[in-house]
Amino acid sequence: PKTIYLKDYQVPDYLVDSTDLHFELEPKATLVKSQLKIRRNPKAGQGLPPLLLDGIDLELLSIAIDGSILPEVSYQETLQGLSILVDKPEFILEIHNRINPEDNTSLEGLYLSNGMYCTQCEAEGFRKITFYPDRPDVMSKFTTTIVAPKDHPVLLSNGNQIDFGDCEDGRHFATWEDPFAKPSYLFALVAGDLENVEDTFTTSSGREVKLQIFTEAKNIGKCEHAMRSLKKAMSWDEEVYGREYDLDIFMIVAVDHFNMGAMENKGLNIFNSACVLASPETATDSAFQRIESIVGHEYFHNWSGNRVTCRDWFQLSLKEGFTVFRDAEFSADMNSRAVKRIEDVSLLRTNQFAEDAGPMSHPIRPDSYIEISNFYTLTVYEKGAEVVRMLHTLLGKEKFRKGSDLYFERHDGSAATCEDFILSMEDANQVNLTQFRHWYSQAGTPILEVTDSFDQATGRYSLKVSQSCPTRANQDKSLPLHIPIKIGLLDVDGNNSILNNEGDIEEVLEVTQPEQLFEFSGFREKPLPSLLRDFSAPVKVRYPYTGKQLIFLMRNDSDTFNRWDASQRLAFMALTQLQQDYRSGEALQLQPELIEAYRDVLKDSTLDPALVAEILRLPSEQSVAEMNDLIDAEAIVVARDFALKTLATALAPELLQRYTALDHQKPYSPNAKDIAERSLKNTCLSYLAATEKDDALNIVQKQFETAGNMTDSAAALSALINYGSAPKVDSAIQEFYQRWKDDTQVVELWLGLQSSSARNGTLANIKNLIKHPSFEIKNPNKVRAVLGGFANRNFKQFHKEDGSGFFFIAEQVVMLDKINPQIAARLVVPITRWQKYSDDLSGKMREALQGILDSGGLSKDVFEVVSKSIN
Ligand code: HT7
Ligand code: ZN
Repeated sequence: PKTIYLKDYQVPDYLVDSTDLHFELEPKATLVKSQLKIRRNPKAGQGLPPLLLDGIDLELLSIAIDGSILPEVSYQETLQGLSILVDKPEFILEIHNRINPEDNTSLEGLYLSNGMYCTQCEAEGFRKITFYPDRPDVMSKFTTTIVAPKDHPVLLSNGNQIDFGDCEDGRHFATWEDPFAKPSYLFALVAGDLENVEDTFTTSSGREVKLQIFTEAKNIGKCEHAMRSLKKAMSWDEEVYGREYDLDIFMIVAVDHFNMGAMENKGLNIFNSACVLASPETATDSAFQRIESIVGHEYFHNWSGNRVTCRDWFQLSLKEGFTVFRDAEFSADMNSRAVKRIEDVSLLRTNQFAEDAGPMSHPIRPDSYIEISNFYTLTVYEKGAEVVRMLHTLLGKEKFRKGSDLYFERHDGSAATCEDFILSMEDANQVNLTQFRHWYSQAGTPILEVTDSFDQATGRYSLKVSQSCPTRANQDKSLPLHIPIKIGLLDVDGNNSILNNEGDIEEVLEVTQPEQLFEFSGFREKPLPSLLRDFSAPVKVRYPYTGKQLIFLMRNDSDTFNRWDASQRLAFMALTQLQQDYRSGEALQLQPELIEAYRDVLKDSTLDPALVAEILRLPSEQSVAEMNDLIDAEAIVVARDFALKTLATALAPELLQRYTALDHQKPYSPNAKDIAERSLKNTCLSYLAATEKDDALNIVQKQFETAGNMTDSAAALSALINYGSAPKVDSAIQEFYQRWKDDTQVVELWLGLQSSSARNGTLANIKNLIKHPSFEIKNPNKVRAVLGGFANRNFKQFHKEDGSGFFFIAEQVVMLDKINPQIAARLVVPITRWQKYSDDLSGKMREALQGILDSGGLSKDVFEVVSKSIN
């Protein structure tokens, strides 16, 4: 397969001023007629080169230019699409082709989900619908007519409906017109037997927008939360960014078969059902929060993505990094800011740091790719958002807003680059971000080594910061980055010291040099630094904290994020020691001071319960693995299990007390306070279950039987699955399934809880689950629940020393690749990080990868991920 390079970017040869599409929907033979008004791009140079159109899996029926059918000598069908000879600078191109939505299991292009027609065009799915210059810098005004049988009563596309009616042959039709020029990746079509809930939103300038959420009839009761979230997002974008919605209608459609979370098609967002549908009985608190954030994310794309789009796919982080930053701030404003930050940083540190240290490591603006779908990554999204956040931190709220206003003003209606974004920030504020730009072109997680010294005689305190960035062999030497480090300095009483003449108690240090000294004066005693407050940069900070100092920070730091971070550092220290002791055959033990620190937190009723839960939760095995240079999976599992059980036993009375106090039956509401209380209650429950004592397991069983909402019910089931006695586990699993078997989202949860069970025998159970009637290999949510749950969320069973986990996943990847390459390429990732594992496991992983390569006939998607890892 061919590698595409950013350096090879060229402007398009031809532009498409308007695109008229006509669909006659049939499951196996949909007819697509397109009429394109094409003109030579004045910016593209002289002459009339052939017109190259992308097209995959299309049956070409006819091509006409200005009404005359083209003879075969005037065009050529290629592997990528069509090459057409052109003899005039402007013309109407009309193409007829046929496609087969029913057999389209890749879920890109036009496909069927439970009988409903729907589309997914980002990044390069439109070429599976018709021949087209399928690149984001070709923007066109679309008009779409859909003809379908009447058993598909709802016919939707982008923009406003301008016509509808009956056809003579008993079918019906609808025509939609989108007044905004857009790239093909934002095109959408939906046709099905759907119901909708409707509401309105009045924009700040007084326009009334119709809001509709479409689902299958059985799910119509699950739309309320998404609708509420949408309205909140619309208000928030007006208040915080001054962005108003621009069409008269905004539609969301829920579909069960979807490769990602959702898609921001202009005026017609398409959502994975799991990211839009919720009711208290069926959805957990995290599902409610995920829905709010994804509804916000897709809505915010209307400006950061649609009104201003990307010039090419290397610029993906321009829209995704910025939009993730926007949705994170939205969620922080709607819920607990500190907890949202902790959750996002945990994800980044555990999974993005691992990606950046692995074989697919890339900058947030990659330089090359084989398959762009493989670059919808945590690096582009989450690290990209951190880069935008750093700009926000460096510039401050007002200047950042000035920069974003200028960016939207300058680039509205066009396709921009990451460089354009930075330039707007610079020009709006007369700042120089030359060095900051390296964040866009350099991969790897920077490491900051921090040391300090104190001169008692002068009262001077200095912090020395050195930066480095371990990169993979094939990367050029890295350049020093511009890194904002927010700090505070704590005195012996745990109060923030004054840092400068302005009386600030917090400062953002701007690190720009490989090594830099920062000095502070006026101290009577050496302060304790609180570094990288609020995680002000996506870096690793190394400072030689002692256990005592970390406990002090945990108790006193005014920065909530760093209070949590101190607990994480402390836990990592303990887990590292336990791993060492296990390897050298020493008896395992947990420091009493650590247990007491946890006890204090648990008993502290002044702390936000959600924060208590976050502090109590031990770092996952995966995040411990990421911190280690060489991963010894068995030692990690033993160390963490030991720490968990020891804490559970030592803190059992306090855990029970806190659990009991929080176990009140009040009507469910997904508000921040109640979510926080449930989070702590269920963290206590899972610790109690880990004692494996009868009385604790009875509490779990009781919660399972009496829970009034899915958060409590799922937490109890999870605790039972991991710690309950065999017969009780089996009956709970069966009982739960019988109750919820008709609810797709709950069944996905049920599958996921089983596949992530740390119990021995889980792989055998998974082999049964993939034969269970509820499992469907063509449905990505089911694959993510069962196979993804095993490979990504079951560290212990996936990393069995005989390699059985790796070989099983490899086998599934090969099979899945024939059905859905995007999903297969994601599933294989956990096996590709073999280089960091100790010999026994890394050999098995390589063997599994080689097996995939040897199977032959791989998609570009899987080929890219596997070959980059093995070579
Ligand atoms: N912008 C959307 C990307 C997306 C996508 C990409 C590849 C394959 C399938 C996909 N579905 C949606 C999602 C988002 O970031 O909003
Ligand atoms: Zn997005």
